Amino acid sequence: MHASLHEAYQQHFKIGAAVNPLTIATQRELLTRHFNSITAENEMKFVSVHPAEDQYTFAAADRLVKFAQDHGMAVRGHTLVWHNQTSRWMFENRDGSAVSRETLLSRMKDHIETVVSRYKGQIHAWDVVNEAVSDSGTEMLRPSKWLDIAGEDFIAKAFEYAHAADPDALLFYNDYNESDPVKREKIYALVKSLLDKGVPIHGVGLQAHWSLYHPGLDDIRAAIERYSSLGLKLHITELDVSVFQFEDQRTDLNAPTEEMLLQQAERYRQFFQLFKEYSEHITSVTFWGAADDYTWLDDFPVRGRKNWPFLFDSAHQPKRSYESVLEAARS
Ligand code: 9MR
Repeated sequence: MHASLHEAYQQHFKIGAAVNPLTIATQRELLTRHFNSITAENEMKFVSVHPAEDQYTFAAADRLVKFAQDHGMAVRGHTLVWHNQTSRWMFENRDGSAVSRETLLSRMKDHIETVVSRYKGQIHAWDVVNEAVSDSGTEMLRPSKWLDIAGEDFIAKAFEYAHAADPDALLFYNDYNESDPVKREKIYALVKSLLDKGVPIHGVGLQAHWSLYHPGLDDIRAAIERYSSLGLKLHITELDVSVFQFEDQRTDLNAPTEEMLLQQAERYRQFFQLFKEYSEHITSVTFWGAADDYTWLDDFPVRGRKNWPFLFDSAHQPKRSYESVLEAARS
């Protein structure tokens, strides 16, 4: 029997996986043995739970929360306010025109109150605002309907509404390209400005969609240092390690090469050594999936191309990456 990952990291941080209604069945044994936290991959997103103004659909999300409870696992909530996967009705009047700032904020408040209250006491941490910072140049915030209509304090408002709905939940700002030095400074500045205004924010989520090649360990370390200097908790929220460089379009592989598996194991070893080093700040490390039979990277950025980003292979057997993560725990 292979050692349980979450037991190996018990002293350091939770070990989580993103799940969906399919994988809680197909990956049940693996999930319950190695992970003590889950995140709903899509089922708590706006469009999933709130398809129309007067309609909430919680069945799928409820099943995932029940799965966690049945197996003594924690749940991270993902996500309340995002530019993506948000229903159009949210931003429009009946006649299709844009709603006013007041209407948008009041709809946002209803949404957050309803969703957060439903899982009060069951979800210990929420990704309140997801991916609001821009990837490009000096632009600070990503253009979005939230920003257009409500202005930049839609971010502060989201945290305030979430805190009012569940004062015990830990509230996170979550983003990708979090280790890029330029974007890192923008995320830092945003979070710092929220703290300076007294906004209830408790953590930064580092998505960590990484690869064999990118980002460099020094940039990751610098990002962890910078965010932790704010005195907040850090969660690694969506970890995966693509075997392809982002720009790589190759589609010729039916399985990862030996070389890829070795490099991946080395990358994972370094990551987990680093996470351990900063475990005073890092309290949760969640993978964006659990095993190579299912990953969103199978379609992104090259449609239909398989990827192998996790510690367990498609048959749920441990890879070298699993061994190196365990070794990092024991070192
Ligand atoms: O894994 C999710 C995929 O199934 C969805 O189609 C996609 C929709 O945008 O969202 C994916 O999850 C994203 C997460 O919610 C936020 N960070 C990036 C993740 C990967 O795209």
